[in-house]
Amino acid sequence: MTVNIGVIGTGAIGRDHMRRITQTLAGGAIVAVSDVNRGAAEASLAALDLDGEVFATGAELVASPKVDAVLVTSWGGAHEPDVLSAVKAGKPVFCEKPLATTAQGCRNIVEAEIAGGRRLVQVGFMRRYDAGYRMLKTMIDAGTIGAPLMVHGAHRNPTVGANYTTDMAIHDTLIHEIDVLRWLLDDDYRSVQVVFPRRTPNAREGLRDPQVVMIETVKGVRIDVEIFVNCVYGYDIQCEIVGETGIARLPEPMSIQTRSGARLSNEILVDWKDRFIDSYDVELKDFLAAAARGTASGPTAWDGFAAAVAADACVKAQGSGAIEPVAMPERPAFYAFGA
Ligand code: NAI
Ligand code: ISE
Repeated sequence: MTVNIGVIGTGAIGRDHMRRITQTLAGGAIVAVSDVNRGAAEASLAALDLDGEVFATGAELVASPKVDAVLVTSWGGAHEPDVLSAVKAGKPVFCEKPLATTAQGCRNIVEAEIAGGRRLVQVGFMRRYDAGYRMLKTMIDAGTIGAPLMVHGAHRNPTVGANYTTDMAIHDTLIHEIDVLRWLLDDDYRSVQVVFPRRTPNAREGLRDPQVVMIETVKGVRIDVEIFVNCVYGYDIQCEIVGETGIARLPEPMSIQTRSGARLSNEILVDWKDRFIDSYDVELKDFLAAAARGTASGPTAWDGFAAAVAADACVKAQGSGAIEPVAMPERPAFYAFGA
């Protein structure tokens, strides 16, 4: 069966997902697009030589009988209404992170999904599909390093756009660690604190970069994650789990080692698209397979909500400098299958 997909938001990642559905994966076809910039929607079809329909709004696209399932890849602040429309229409929807930019927005989606009685939402937390993170999880779950005690992480981008703000380091960037560490550790968060080291002169005026986020989990694991979005040298994701009897590190992406000019070296990637290219493929393969059955799998709307609750606490901690509690409600039975 071919799942007919409508894409809302045809910018960088929207187009990348359109390419993978059209050229890399089996089981899906792009039949409709919508973007507040109509020219971008038209260009996204032309770039792939597709002849889909362009809709003026996400709501009209969702309502179209041509569309079986929806990809929401617009700006984070625009996700909620389109995800809600898809859920209310009973159509599976893949939504890029963040599910919504507020915890309340995510909660609205959770409630709509529960009311419909069927899982329909997959959140684009693609790191759960990354081979390296999966190996880490297998090792932790097997008890190879004993119970996790501490996690040291880093999320470094070479540079960011002119509209990137200090709180986006949480909602847009750290959100990946917030989700993947909760999944890796099978734990929830208790409190967070954010500290700001000396500022890099490479950040645009007004942007506080780097930042260090410290998180305590319910089981007592201490996590520190450096977010440094103007690190200049490359796109670099680090994760080290310190357990009772050993240490497990996220593997580096595969790269050719060279010996040249009296140097031994490995290239470092510079773009998130390349670093997680395989995981984006696998997450969408998962989405297509579930959508063909009229449902969704992978990271849930509840995971999107949990990430937003922790992110809100981190943004509060950026301003207060204090240790802020993460007030996470109990997980509804509807989502009992996932960590
Ligand atoms: P972008 O700015 O390149 O593209 C966003 C597109 O959405 C633009 O074409 C814009 O005109 C359109 N848009 C905005 N509001 C809209 C609305 N209400 N209806 C229809 N179209 C609308 O942004 P990018 O980088 O593609 O990011 C999109 C989303 O994907 C964001 O939520 C971002 O956080 C997420 N993302 C996820 C990544 C990952 O690693 N999983 C990587 C990059 C982005
Ligand atoms: C971007 O939106 C992403 O999701 C990337 O994975 C992340 O590294 C970057 O910081 C975000 O801006």
